[in-house]
Amino acid sequence: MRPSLPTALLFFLGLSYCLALPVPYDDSNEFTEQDLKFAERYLRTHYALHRNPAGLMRKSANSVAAKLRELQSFFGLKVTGELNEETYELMQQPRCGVPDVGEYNFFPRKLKWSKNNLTYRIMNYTQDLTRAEVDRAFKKAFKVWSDVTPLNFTRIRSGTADIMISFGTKEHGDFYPFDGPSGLLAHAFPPGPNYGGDAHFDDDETWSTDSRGYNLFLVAAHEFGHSLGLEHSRDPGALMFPIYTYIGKTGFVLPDDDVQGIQALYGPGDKDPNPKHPKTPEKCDANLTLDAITELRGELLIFKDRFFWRLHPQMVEPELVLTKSFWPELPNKFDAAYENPIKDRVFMFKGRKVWAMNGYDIVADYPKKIYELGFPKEMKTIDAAVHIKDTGKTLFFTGDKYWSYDEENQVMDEGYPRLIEEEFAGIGTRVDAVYQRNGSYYHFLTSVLAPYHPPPPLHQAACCPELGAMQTTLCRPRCGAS
Ligand SMILES: [Ca+2]
Ligand SMILES: [Ca+2]
Ligand SMILES: [Ca+2]
Ligand SMILES: [Zn+2]
Ligand SMILES: [Zn+2]
Repeated sequence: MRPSLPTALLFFLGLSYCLALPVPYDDSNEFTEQDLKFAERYLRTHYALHRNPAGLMRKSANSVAAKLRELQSFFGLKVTGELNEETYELMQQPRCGVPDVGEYNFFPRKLKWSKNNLTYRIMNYTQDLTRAEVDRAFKKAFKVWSDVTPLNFTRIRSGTADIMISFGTKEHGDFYPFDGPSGLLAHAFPPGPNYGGDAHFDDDETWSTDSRGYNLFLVAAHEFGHSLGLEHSRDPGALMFPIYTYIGKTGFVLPDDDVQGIQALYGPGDKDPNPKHPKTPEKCDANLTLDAITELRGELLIFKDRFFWRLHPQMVEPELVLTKSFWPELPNKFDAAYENPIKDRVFMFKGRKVWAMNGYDIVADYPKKIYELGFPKEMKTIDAAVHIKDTGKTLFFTGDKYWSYDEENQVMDEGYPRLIEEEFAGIGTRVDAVYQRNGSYYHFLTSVLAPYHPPPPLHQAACCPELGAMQTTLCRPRCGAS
C-alpha cells in the first residue's frame, strides 16, 4: 500500500507537473487540461499508475491506456483505454481512497490477522457529530464483521490498538494525503503491524448518522473491511464496492458478496443474528423475475430489488447499478415504471406512491398518491405499467386486471378495469413488468415469461430459445457466444 520510494521522492521534488502523463481521450468529448490532470491523478491514486522518467513518455502513455482499461473493466464500463464521458463521470464519484488494484495484490498470500481478538482505539473525533455518535458508528461498523466471523473487537482507550482510528485532513501522517471535501472519503491499511489495520477518515467531509454528507457508519464498515484484509469488490451491491452510495435508513444488512469474502479469510462465526444477506441479481439466472421496466431517454432500465440494469443501444453489456446511486431520495425497490417520452417524464411506482422523474431529477410536488391518477383509494400497489406511444395511453396492470389512462387529458378511461385475460389471452393472471418496443409488440414479464403478440422481435431470442426475450436481451453476449 505505501508508495515505493521513487514515487514518493518525485512527489516531494515537485516534479508532478513536468512529468504529467498524457491521458488518451475520446476526442468527441471536450476535456480541459484540468480534467485530464484529474484523470491522471485518479489513475495514480487508485490504479497504481507510476510516473516514468521523461524519456519514457511514449511507453508511459501506453500504460495510462492500460490503467484506463483496468478501471473500465473493474466497473463494467465499455473498455476503450481512452478517457470518455462515462469514465470521467465515474471518476467524479465520491469513493474510498484504497486502490482498486492494491499493491498487496502482488503478494501471493492473503493478508489477514492471525488472531481473532482484535482491539481498536479512537484517537480523535470529528466536529460534525457528538462523541457518542462517533463511538456508536464505529462500534456498529465492527459488529457488521463480527456478526459473520469468529472475530471480536474490543475498544481500548490508551496504548496501541491493532486498529487505530483517526480523523485527519490533507497530509495527515502517511503518504496518502486527503483532498478536501468529497473525492476521497477515507482509507485503511490491510492487516499487519504498525499502520496495518489503521483507518483514517477525511475530516474535510461532513460526517453524519443519516443521508446528509457521508454516513460515518457506512464508510467505517467499508474501511474496516480493508482493516481485516478485504480488497475492493466489483459487485456494485457489495459494501466493498469502492464508490460510496447511501443505501437508506432501513437497517443495514451485509451483502452476500462481502460475507463470502470475509468468511474466506476467517470462516463463519457461531451465530449470525441476521443470516439473510442480500445477493446481487444475476442477469443470466434462468429463474430471474423482474420488478419493473421502463425506457429513459432511449435507454432501457430493468429494475430488480435495489438495482437496475442499464441497456443503451450502443452498449454490449448491460450495466448493473444501485438505484440509490442514481436517485438517492427514491425507495430501494419499485413495483412498476413507465416513460412518457412526450413529456420527458419517467414515472416510478412503489406501493401507493408515484414519483415523476425528469432525467435524474425528481419533479417537484412528487411523490403523489396513485389514487390521484384515478385509481380507487383502496388500491395498494400497481404490478406493472406501459406507455403506448401510438395511442397516448398508459396501461396499468394490477392483479388480474388492467386500466387505461389517457395521458393527454390525464384521466382514467371509461370502462376500466378490465380482465387481463380478456384482452391479452394466455399471459397469465399476474404481470411482473411490461414494456413495449417496435409498435405493437408487448413484452409481458411474469414469473413464466410470456411475449405477447407475434413472437419476440428481438432477434437474439433465436439463439437462446430456452430463455424469454427479456432475459435474452440481458444475456446477449452469452447468447452470441453459444
Ligand atoms: Ca495498526
Ligand atoms: Ca475528501
Ligand atoms: Ca412489478
Ligand atoms: Zn475501499
Ligand atoms: Zn491516512
